[in-house]
Amino acid sequence: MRSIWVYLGLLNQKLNFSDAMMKDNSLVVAKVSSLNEGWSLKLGLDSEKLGKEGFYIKTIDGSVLVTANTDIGLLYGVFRLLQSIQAGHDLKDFQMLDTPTVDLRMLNHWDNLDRTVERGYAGFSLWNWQKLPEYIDQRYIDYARANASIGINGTSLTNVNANALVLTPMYLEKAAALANVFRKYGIKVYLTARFSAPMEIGGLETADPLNADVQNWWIQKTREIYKWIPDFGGFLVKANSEGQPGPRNYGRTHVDGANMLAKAVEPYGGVVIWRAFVYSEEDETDRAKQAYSEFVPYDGKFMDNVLVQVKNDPIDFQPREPFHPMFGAMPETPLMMEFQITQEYLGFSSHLVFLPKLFEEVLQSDTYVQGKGSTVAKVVDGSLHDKSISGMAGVSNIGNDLNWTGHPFAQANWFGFGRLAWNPEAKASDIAEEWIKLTYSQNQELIDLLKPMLLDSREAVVNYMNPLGLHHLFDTGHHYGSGPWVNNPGRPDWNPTYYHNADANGIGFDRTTTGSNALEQYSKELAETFGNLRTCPEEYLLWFHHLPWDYTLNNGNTLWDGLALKYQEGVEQVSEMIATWENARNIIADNQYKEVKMLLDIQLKEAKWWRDASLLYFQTFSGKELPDGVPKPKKDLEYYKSLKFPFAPGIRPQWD
Ligand code: GCV
Repeated sequence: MRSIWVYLGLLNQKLNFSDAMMKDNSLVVAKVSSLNEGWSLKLGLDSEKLGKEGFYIKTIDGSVLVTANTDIGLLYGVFRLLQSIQAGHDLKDFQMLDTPTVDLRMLNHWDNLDRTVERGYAGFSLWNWQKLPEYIDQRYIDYARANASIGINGTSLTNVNANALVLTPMYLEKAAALANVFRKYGIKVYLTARFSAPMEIGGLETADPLNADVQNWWIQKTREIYKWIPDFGGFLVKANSEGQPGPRNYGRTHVDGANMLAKAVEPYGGVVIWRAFVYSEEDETDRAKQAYSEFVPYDGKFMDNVLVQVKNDPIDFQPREPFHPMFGAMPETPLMMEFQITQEYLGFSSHLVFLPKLFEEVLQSDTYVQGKGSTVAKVVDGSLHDKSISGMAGVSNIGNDLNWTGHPFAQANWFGFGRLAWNPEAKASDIAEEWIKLTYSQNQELIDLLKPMLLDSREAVVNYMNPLGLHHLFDTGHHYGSGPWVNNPGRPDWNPTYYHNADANGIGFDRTTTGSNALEQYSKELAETFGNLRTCPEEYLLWFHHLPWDYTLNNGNTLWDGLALKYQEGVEQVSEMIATWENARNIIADNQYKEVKMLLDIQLKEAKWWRDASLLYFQTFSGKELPDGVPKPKKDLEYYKSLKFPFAPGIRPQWD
């Protein structure tokens, strides 16, 4: 580039095509409204297509123009241009028009005010509340830039297991300081609202959403927040879930609670994001069914500025589950996708797992609610039911670790989430290739090595942790490692035994008509497919069916042998990842090599732990020998059961 023109139209004059000297091999960054008529012929652009956040990049006569209707569109365009250059795209005849199809593209931090991070494996929270508002850590700016570079436009700063103190003036001032940094990068701040805040910090005797004083408290509180943060995004709420207070404490409904807050933020253009992750220890029905049963009857009752945020799967962010049946089942309500980027159930920050594969699988699942092709992606981007607002949230994997995410490859999950939130139809394989090019190099040999490794890594973790549809076999509380034997008194639905139901007769959760019939929450087509053993995909087999140990799998193996071989396959896949990484050694920097090599060694050790501990335990029911190809565990079951991890990261103290 010989020259760079950033034309912001501040002088209220239009930028002449000839002034910009497009023949001069320059870069011009200018809003559509700043371009004079001379440009239109060259561009042939219908600027309406760009909307509020889209951009258009075009090479004209050897120079490059980035244009958009808004400042943030320009920023997104410039980031994309830089990424395209970095990824080696030829700019000679370059042309790209891109707009996001999802409105709210958010990170949800589960960061506590003491800087611990629930389910955080990358150090402590970035937010240094003690030094805010005066001290603006450079990392806040870097965080905002990184997010803007992948199109994230919202961040909820604090844990959904919320502390009401964040709504007090002392913390609002601090949150406002962060909002001031993020604003320049198009990122709005959201806060988690503890439902009982009117009592805890407001001195009221109730938090009943139908009580006039409570309603008024929220109205006043919201006014105060908007004074601090004029572009405040709104509230994210976890209510009546896992001990959090909510409207049901007062015999009221989720609609009563959400709409009370929605009324408070409505005058300012704010939204309420109300989580559907609810299940009750008093409810004896299958946990997988409870959110649907509790929310679907309220379809159409929420105010227009309420989004119901639904986890991608019915139980809880497992390595693999079928998609959540609420997607498609609430045509009158915007359903916001909630993915977990932090790897609570996928090896913390020691395992290399490329999550866009998981996200893509969910988004491309067909709900069939309006016939074939009614994918979850179309529910989430709002196109299936013609929604005026749409959203996708990712539970952040960011902390104050030097490399932000604990594992260098976990950055690919943050990046990939951003790409999919911008465009839920994006392909995991494209994201993998782009990330490798932007992070490591354009070297084709390296891409050929790393891309398959990334794309296969998710299946590997499924195989060595929870194969064939098994789920939630994690040791309770911290969720670190295998614990299928855990059967604590207290909440059955926190125990692995609740989910695998292994006994002498077999294993699996019967969710067909002979069991909990969770199948009925899916469309007829899917209920038939999943319910029929001949058509149920084997990756969901034990999620829907309880089957005898000698049940015959598609490949002719018995269930017991097939299960054991899947665990073994997962371990072998990690060994292959290590071999791949060795082959990449000469193409990447030595420190990059070493860091990931050490992590892969941990991953292999833990994959073997998962295999051996799980199989030894299930063997006590099956009574069968391990098949050929699966090595005999070196330790016994008692050893694995004796392992305790009181200081595993990310745990909530009260869960210990
Ligand atoms: C924030 C799971 C996690 C909890 C988390 C909860 C939720 O149960 O283990 O740490 O709490 O999901 O999403 O609300």
